[in-house]
Amino acid sequence: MLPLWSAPVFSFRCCFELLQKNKKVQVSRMRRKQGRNKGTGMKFAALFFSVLLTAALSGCGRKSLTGLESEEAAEEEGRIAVAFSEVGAESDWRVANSESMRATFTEENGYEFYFEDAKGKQENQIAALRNYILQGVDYIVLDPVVETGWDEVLQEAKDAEIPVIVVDRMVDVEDETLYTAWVGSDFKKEGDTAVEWLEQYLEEQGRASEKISILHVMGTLDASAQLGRTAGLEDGVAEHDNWEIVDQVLGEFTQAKAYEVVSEVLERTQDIDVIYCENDDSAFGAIQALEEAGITYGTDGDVILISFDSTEAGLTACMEGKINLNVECNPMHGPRVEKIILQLEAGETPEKEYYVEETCFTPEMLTEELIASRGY
Ligand code: GZL
Ligand code: ZN
Repeated sequence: MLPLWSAPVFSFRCCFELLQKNKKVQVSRMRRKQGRNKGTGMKFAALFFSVLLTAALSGCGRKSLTGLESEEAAEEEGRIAVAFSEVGAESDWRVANSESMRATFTEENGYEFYFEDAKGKQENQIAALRNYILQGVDYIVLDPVVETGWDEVLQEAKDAEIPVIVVDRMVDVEDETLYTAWVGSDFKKEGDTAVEWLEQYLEEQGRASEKISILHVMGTLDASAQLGRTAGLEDGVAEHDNWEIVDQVLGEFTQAKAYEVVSEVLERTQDIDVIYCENDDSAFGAIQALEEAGITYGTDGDVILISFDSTEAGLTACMEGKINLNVECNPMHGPRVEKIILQLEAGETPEKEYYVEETCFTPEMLTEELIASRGY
């Protein structure tokens, strides 16, 4: 039995270890119910010393840290409740995005994580948000399937004092205080990157003044990724009077839909020089249709194929010369959203908008090692 005077020393080390173990700031969810306490710093100090005192009096060990009866109850009280409304599972990109969020907001990291897959329907997302508001979660994370139609439900979240973090796609709302922060890609810049590459590629091929017929396979209408990538292409076409969009079809970011609509176009015309696909899954649909029509594509083919997302499958097809350019759109938003939440937990104000740095890939840049190293 250790002498009583050693308890504070023993407990300090032990608490330090425990606090180290929970790399996240453990804050009581009860705090949210009583309204956010701005003096978080003081709160943390008070929490820390009450922890120290409790441990000193009753020896260390998680059960006694918060004076609660059970381990589960202790954890339950300490976890931050993060509720995520995801677009769906329409693409490889989307699957990687959901996985990044799940891998970040784990129990051992100090979170209670709620996840709803909206299957691409805005009404499902609005219902999920209303459910999260009823549950009184600490944070709502929303990847909005489309940009408009969010004002009412975001006002309800604001009235319930639940911060909303928008991720990936954007919301177009009257009152920008309806969401706390947004993190995602600059989709217009992604489109501009593709156009700049195409312009250079055609020049290298001696086709700078040749008539270029472009088939545009769009993503989900009104999704930020569709709006931005489409704007990039349309600006590029406006800048080059020898470029023409011969058809704009809705691939909706899926392989099946893109295969269907590109097949229909190829029955009408095969005078196509470029197919601009707004994500990898729709590029795979276009490839399926081109192969069925016996049309060659890629670095050694008749049709130049441009794609977005740079998923593992998309980059592999690019490395094989099937896709001429793949523009990165990074889905690993879990840690980026967590950074915002931890800033808010510490009483700090995150940036309103945070754009992810991204690049693009052509076949000669790619190796199996590079692709494997990217994590999605
Ligand atoms: C882009 C994201 C898009 C991807 C598609 O950030 O919203 O949605 O480009 C996905 O693959 O379906
Ligand atoms: Zn130009």
